[in-house]
Amino acid sequence: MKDLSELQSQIESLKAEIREHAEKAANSKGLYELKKSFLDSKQGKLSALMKEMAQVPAEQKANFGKAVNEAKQWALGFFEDIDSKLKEKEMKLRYESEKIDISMPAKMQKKGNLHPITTVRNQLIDIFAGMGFSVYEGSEIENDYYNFTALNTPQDHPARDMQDTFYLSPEFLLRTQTSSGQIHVMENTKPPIKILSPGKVFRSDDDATHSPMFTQMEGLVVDEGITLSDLKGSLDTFVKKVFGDETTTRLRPSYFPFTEPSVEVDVSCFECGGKGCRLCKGTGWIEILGAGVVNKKVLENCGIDSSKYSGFAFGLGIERIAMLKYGINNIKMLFESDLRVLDQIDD
Ligand code: FA5
Repeated sequence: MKDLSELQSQIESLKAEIREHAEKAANSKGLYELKKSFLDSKQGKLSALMKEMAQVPAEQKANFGKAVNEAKQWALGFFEDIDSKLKEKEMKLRYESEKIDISMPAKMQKKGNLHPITTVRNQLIDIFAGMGFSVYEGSEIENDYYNFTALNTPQDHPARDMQDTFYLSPEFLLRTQTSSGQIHVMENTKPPIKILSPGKVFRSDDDATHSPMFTQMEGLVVDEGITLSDLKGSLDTFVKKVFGDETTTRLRPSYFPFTEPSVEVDVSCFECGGKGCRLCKGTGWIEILGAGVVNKKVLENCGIDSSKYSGFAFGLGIERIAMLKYGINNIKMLFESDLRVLDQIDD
């Protein structure tokens, strides 16, 4: 038989044990394990005292139960106190370790930007779209007819030598000019026509300002009463938007088999304002594109009545415009994808 005083001293020593170990608990997880070892309903040392009820005399059973329950209540409260202190400490440590110094300069995020050729291409499309042009994208592989013959450049025509051509077969070739797009559009569309045709073209050509693959942008307008002054007006608007309001254009006689008359278009040097500098090689002018009034033979080749309709066309090199705009002196820089160069160009 057990008596109450024996139980009291057992309770006191368990309480002392709880105090001693709980105060030393390193963290709330450790404390939880400790709490379980005393209060778990099956294995807890304090809960286990209840099992001894059978050995307690009947008249002391109520007091015995009360004493064990009070001890359990005390232990619960005690563990709770220590637990909240530990949790507070843990929270502080966490805040410390996760603290963000908002005054620290942020790491620069590198933002991507469009390639200068794409930027210039988009800018040109925007400008001409504002004048009512729509975009037609032709194919990079053409047959001889569209690239040359329909453009009034039949076999053995000396103008074929102006563009060194990559032939894929006797019939097919890599287009040397976006002018081939003019023929496709005029064959399939009735005037009025107002299109831009940007795209890659290919020539066996390679030096600081010429590349075997480059990008052209063709412009074509066909309607009643179109003259060379319509061409000049459109080009004036375009160069002012690209190179600045002060820039003017100059037309020089030239030759293309598909335009008559044909012109080379120069812009006044936007670097020196026309006085003469390294960029314009002292002339005050920079050549930017070829153009002209669409040759009647080309209109007729496409089934357009040349007594009723007339047109103008122009073709420019996008790399050329990009090189002038960004001060790039070697066309290769535009194709080498060197970030040290490309990073400096951000419009
Ligand atoms: C033509 O290609 C004509 N089709 C342009 C044209 C269209 C005239 C419509 C009349 C009417 P050209 O060969 O000059 O013309 O080329 C036009 C532009 O392409 C040149 O001014 C130049 O800026 C660019 N270009 C020519 N060859 C190269 C090359 N190898 N690398 C980079 N750009 C080039």
